[in-house]
Amino acid sequence: MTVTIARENAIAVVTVDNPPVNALSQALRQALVEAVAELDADAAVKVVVLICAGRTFIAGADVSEFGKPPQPPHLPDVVAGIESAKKPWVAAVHGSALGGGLEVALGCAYRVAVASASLGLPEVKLGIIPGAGGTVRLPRLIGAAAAVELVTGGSPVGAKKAQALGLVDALIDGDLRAGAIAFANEIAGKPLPQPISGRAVAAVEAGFWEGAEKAVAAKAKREAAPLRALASVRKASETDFASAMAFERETFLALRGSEQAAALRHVFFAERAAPRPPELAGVTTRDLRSAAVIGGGTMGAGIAAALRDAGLPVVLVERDDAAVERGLANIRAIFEGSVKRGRITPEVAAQRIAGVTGSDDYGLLADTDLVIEAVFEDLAVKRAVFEKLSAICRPDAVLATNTSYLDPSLISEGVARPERFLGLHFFSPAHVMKLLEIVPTEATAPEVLATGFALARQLGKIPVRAGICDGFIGNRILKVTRAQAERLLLSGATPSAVDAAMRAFGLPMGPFEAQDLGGLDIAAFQRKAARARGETPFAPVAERLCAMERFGQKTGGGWYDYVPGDRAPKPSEAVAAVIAEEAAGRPQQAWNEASIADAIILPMVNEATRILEERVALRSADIDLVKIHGYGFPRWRGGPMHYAEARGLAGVVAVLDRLASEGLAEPPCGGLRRAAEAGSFSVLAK
Ligand code: T1G
Ligand code: NAD
Repeated sequence: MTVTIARENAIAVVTVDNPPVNALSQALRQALVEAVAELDADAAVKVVVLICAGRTFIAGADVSEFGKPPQPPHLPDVVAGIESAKKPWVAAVHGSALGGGLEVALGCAYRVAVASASLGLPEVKLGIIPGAGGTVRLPRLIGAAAAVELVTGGSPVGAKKAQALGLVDALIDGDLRAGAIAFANEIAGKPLPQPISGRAVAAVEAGFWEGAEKAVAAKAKREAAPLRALASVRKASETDFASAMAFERETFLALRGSEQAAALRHVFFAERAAPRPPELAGVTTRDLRSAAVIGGGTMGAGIAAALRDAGLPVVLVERDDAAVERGLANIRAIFEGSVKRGRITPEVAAQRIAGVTGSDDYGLLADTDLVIEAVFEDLAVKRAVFEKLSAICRPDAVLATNTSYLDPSLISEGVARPERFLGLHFFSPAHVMKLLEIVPTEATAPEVLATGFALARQLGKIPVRAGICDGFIGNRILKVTRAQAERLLLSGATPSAVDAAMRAFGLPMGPFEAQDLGGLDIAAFQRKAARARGETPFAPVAERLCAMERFGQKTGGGWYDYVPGDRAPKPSEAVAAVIAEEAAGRPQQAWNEASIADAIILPMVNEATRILEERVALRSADIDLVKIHGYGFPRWRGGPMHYAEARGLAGVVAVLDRLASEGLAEPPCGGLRRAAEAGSFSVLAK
């Protein structure tokens, strides 16, 4: 970490260089305090420019310091020192000015930025609120309403929008350093703007805060930080600077030590570690400049769209002309949907669609870098596809399957040079869902595996390496969740009660609503395959519903009944009757939200621990990412493994032992007992 000061005549340029993102470590805070003192004492200096080396302006406080007691100088003091400095400071922003980085910039008299820069206060995404004046100075600079949006949402704005809001004083074309120095020379000697801390917040219309509270609460659901951030902006708008700063700091420190903040920090670092797993450090990857997708159905179309979003030209191969047209129509529908939702412009959509070539001729793939298969979930069909690809594609082309449950090693049997083959398991809708399970076979070459991870970075996905077993990581755990949900029904709970409990726990929907949305036939297909392998999947009620052709919303009824045109689930007497018959003679008990959540979540943790023991997953954090980014597990709980550790593994084992003694769950696996003794899952990661 360095802070260097250069003098350009009357302008001093303070350059921060603290890779990788100029985070505000204790050392950097100290160096900024010393820079203020040094430059205040230098009579020749009229204006100070604060700029950063590397790819970004200050990206915030050093999140890795959060688990430790805060060390002086504390950031509010650093910012106050810059704001009250004898010479005006100009923040010159490139990359991202985030969190404490924007707060430092708010302490400066002026902010200039290149057009590609972004500025924001993402603290709520870490379960905290700004802690160095962000909720206090921002409304004083840009008004309460704009501040509420930035602070409670946590999403940054681009420099142009920031200028329109009054957050940035000037956009710099060309070289930022030169432009900032020119700006500094322009303002040198001119009357200075009033320090932001001394400004008032313009009054808001009646009812504004009540309306904002409703809107923020609806979006935040169970996350605590957004409403606390709103309260801090309101305090700042209705009281003096000092009281507002004290209120903000108190709230910040309270949230910093909270479970939600610890969980969100865990996810923050897990997401940053995922694209570069240590076991692939230094492994070269293959360039992917062209791609093809086999099968243009639900998944194929989504995968093609994701590849197009990343700028790759795509060939879509289907069985025949009619199927090609259907596939292209599926892709067009995705991009037209994105236009409707205002995500992309019609011009961008047209360009994305134009980059897809549809054909039933595999011959077009002779020079393609990457081919992803997404045809029917049938071993013979998939093998036939790879037999063709194996003959046509370049020896170094990467071949991948999007299978959900089949063994990629079996699919790739007979493929020439099997080292170029792996599983790339996308989640539906593939152009939206962030998760990508990467499933190497025994033969997969390290650089092909590394190329899978590089592709995930290219597509903006969260990659997780999964070993081969039925359902890999996510769907294997899902099987246990579904079985547990059925066990609850047979011991006195109802589908509505189970779903309500899981929504209360923080999931977007419960297991029964989710099955009705996806279709009960998908899992039935998988159970049939499992029985053929000699397994005994537990789904007595689901089996009966499928026999009654109750496949969910698509058949007007599944676990719930549906009225045509209305997707709201309605409790079903027919289903209740089936449950009653299947439950006959079994012990019944009263369930509440907490006991239902335990009976679903803790067996999930147990199965996840087996997955860790078997090295189907290499890290418990990987399992957390799978559940959060593939199955809607609440981010603010950190994922099932973090949740279990935070709650105390010994207690988790005790509850599972009780559930097992009542025949309501599998007993804790050996790995979970060992982890409980050690107090964490790290004992299982060899
Ligand atoms: N602290 C510590 N390390 C950080 C960091 C931070 N704030 N931000 C990033 N890193 C590390 C990251 O772990 C990774 O490490 C490397 O930098 C590159 O990150 C008082 C209290 C800036 C947009 O929430 O959004 O200020 O894996 O892969 O894609 O009010 O990082 O290489 O070892 O993400 O180019 C508020 C968080 C903090 C911003 C760059 N700030 N960072 O994205 O790189 S709270 C944030 C980001 C705060 C104050 C409060 C992004 C980025 P490694 P990366 P990127
Ligand atoms: P789908 O039925 O919607 O689409 C399959 C497509 O493959 C059809 O358009 C069909 O015409 C085409 N096809 C079949 N044989 C072909 C061949 N020989 N050559 C070219 N095209 C051929 O199925 P889907 O839901 O998109 O699933 C595809 C794969 O993705 C399956 O392996 C499935 O398990 C997996 N998957 C599905 C989901 C999901 O939620 N649907 C999620 C992840 C993975």
